[in-house]
Amino acid sequence: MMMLDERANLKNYEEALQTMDWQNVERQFTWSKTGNVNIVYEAIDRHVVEGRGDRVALHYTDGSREESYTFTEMMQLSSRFANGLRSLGVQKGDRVFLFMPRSPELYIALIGILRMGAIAGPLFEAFMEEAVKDRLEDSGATVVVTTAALVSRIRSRELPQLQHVILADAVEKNEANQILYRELMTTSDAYTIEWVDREDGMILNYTSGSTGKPKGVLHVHDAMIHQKLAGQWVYDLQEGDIYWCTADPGWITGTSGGVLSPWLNGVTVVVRGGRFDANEWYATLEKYGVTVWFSAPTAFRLLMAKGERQPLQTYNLSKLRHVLSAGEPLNPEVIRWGMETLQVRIHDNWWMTETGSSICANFRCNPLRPGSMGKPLPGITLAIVDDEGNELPPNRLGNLAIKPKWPAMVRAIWNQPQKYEKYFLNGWFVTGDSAYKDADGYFWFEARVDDVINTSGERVGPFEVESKLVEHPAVAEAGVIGVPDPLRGEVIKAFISLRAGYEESDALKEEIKQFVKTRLAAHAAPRLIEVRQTLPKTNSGKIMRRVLKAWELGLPTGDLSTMEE
Ligand code: 6R9
Repeated sequence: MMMLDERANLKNYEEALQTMDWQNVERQFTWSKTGNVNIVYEAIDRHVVEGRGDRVALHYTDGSREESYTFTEMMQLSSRFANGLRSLGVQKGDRVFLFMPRSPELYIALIGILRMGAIAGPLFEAFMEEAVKDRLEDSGATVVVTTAALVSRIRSRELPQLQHVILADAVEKNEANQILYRELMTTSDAYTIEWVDREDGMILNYTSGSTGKPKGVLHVHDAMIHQKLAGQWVYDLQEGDIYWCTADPGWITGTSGGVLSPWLNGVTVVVRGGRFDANEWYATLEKYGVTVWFSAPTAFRLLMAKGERQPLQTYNLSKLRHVLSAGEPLNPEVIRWGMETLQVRIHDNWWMTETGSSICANFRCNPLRPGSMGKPLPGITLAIVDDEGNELPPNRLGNLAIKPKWPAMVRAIWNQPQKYEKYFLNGWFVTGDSAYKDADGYFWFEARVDDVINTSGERVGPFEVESKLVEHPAVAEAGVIGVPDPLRGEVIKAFISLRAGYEESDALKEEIKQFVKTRLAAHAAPRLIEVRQTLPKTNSGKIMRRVLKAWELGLPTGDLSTMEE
């Protein structure tokens, strides 16, 4: 096993484990003295109050726009947005959704929503009509902020709760329920903030499980305690850092890890809009002098595959101090490439939408073990438990589980209390991942226990894809699995059977792929489709994805006693 010693020993992990106390972290917040709680005060306003208002909060670039906003400007603009929302009748606890590509307005709106005590619901821009509708409907969102290009995907007429559609970039409106961002921003420029309870809702993230429609994972303002600490420990944020996390705010990594952790620590954030482009990415690192960079294994593999061979000959990346990866397993091969090609160490960290922030990591102060997800954040109890919830000794494979409750933990599944209860077993929060812990306390990811697919770091529920597939007139039945892929981790494969009168053809398969792409989302469309006469089902009619997976991988199918004739 490769062991890399890092000299820059900034913190002492073992010592922190002894002295760690969440109440000490709480003392870092203004509310521990004033009693006035709102994450926005701690992430933005306090930097202004404490004399750091001129520091850049956000550098934004996308090729056509290039803008920077200080903490003072973020405070003022998000106050305007909050006042605008109030003028529309939005109240504390209401759900306001963001459905738009990355832009400064997205972050101003996000902060404005939280500032006035409403709950922000970020939606990935790739979602198509039905995916958008499901999420807006389930959350009962009353307002959505979107763009002229995306507004046609919002079926306002089918969403009676939805009162207002704010157009972030448009200069004219076409429907009675539409409002222009530029007009809303003129409502009032007075400073405003709504004090909330630490347990009040903050962000609602829709994510996928293996059954049912996507679920709304509710995070509360208390998450800031964990997010601030993760910024210090996992992202190693220090005074003067320039931080870039490539994740889209439609996913938890893009909000919690993308802006909240750094802003809570007063650190400048870089956001790059637009799609992946190896040379543009290197140019962005160089241009802003990024010191801490957070991306994902698929992106690193794309850089490996398509990128410039010798980026250091073309780009000056000498400012880069700390590099992070999360979202999917980080192959040691990628770490080796990072060391050879970029002369950086890529530090893996593990978490999920439900954990609200990073749970374990290869900390900069500890020796890095390539292939491992590292050790738990001080204050977090992480373990491997069996199916009864009993803790297992080192080197035994089992369920990765966390001791509740940690500050950023999911507080509810929107509208579905029974789904929330399902996470807990014998006093543990069970993550759905299998892993083991080695004798030195490093955790190693093995697989998902359930059928959730991880493609390019994006979490896709097979049920949602299957439901869409069977809406196509040619598809009788569908079973969807993830199959291993060297670039994307997994790709989505659909096994389908056809309705009478349809013949298998490449054209039909392509049409079915497009059907899912245009109705659900591009990243959720199967790349592979295989037609079968019949699909393996249980007596109760459920498609046995486990059998599909065994077929695909050429493995034994296991116990088939519940399979129908
Ligand atoms: C943050 C995020 C969560 C699932 C999780 C696991 C996988 C995340 C990982 C990792 C291996 C890592 N995952 N980090 N697998 N190594 N460092 O990705 O949230 O979209 O909810 O996905 O992603 O399987 O259960 P989310």
